[in-house]
Amino acid sequence: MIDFRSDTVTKPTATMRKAAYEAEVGDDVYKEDPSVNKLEEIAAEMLGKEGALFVTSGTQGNQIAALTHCKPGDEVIMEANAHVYVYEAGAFSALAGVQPRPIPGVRGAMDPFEVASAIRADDIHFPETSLICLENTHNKAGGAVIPIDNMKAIYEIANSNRIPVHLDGARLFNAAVASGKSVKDFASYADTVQFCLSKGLGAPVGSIIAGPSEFIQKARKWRKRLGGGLRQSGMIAAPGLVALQNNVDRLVEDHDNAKILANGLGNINGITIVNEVETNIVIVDVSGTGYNAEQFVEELRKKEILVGGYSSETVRFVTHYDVNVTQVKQAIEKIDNLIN
Ligand code: TLP
Repeated sequence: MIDFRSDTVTKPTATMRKAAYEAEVGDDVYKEDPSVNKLEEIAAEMLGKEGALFVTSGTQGNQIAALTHCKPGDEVIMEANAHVYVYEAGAFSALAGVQPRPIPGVRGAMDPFEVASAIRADDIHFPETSLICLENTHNKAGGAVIPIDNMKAIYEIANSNRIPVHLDGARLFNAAVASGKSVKDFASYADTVQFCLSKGLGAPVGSIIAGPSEFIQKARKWRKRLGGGLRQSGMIAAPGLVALQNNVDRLVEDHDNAKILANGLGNINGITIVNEVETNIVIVDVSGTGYNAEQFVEELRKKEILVGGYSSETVRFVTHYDVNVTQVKQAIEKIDNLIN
């Protein structure tokens, strides 16, 4: 199988498995797991934040951020196709009790003026705007890199209104590698940041949330309330550290492979590439092939290619380290044969 469904499907490397096996561990609820402590320290330093917390998933990281920043009845501004709005099962409302305020963006980027005008005035009728969420890279916008100037403009508006900014940086390292900027550059325009170790970086489990020490202290309690206070979690933190040390620079290969894939698929009659491919996501409109998205996904499965349905007419391909360039070329050829 050539699995393009997501970069979440990567299996841990031999080095990661060895690191897990050899990890020094302790009880992390007592903050006694040296491997977790080391991962958190290194992650905080990479992002230029005072502290960091190892959490079970990107979703848990984003939810802990909302729970820590907001109170029930508050409103959170986010892009209309943000993962926290579309793909987290309504958790902002279900858990933090906050109301989302979606703002349609262009390639995932919200217009700073629209963000400013969405901030609620102090009025007895209105909810309080207590958080602005950004997402970089933007998943639904096809892995688009949100320009750092856009983040800066929104961060300045947020600061002048004393509203914190949370960055869903599930794929922040992809944004950094694609733009030649550091994750710290991006993180400097957010108060708190979540990034995933288990997407393109290839670790088996986990995400990081980073921010000011006081935030991390409160977030640690929310993590405990959510059942995310793990014990000898150095076993899963150690591969995360390997991911940060070994797997960042190689993301460029995934981006190159995504471009090769988009070029190849774009040349097949009936297939249109929907997004401008900047990182590791390719969104393809298959309506000209005679198949709808569901049928297309099924036909590809028969050819041992796994992709994800995105809408009734589009499917998503994600490149990652468990798909090499030869497999990318094989997939293009097989899809060409299927359509023509
Ligand atoms: N994204 C997954 C699915 O949930 C759609 C994927 O395959 O792309 N933020 C962003 C921007 C994400 O893309 C994801 C996962 C998350 C948060 C949540 O991470 P996990 O899956 O670790 O909870």
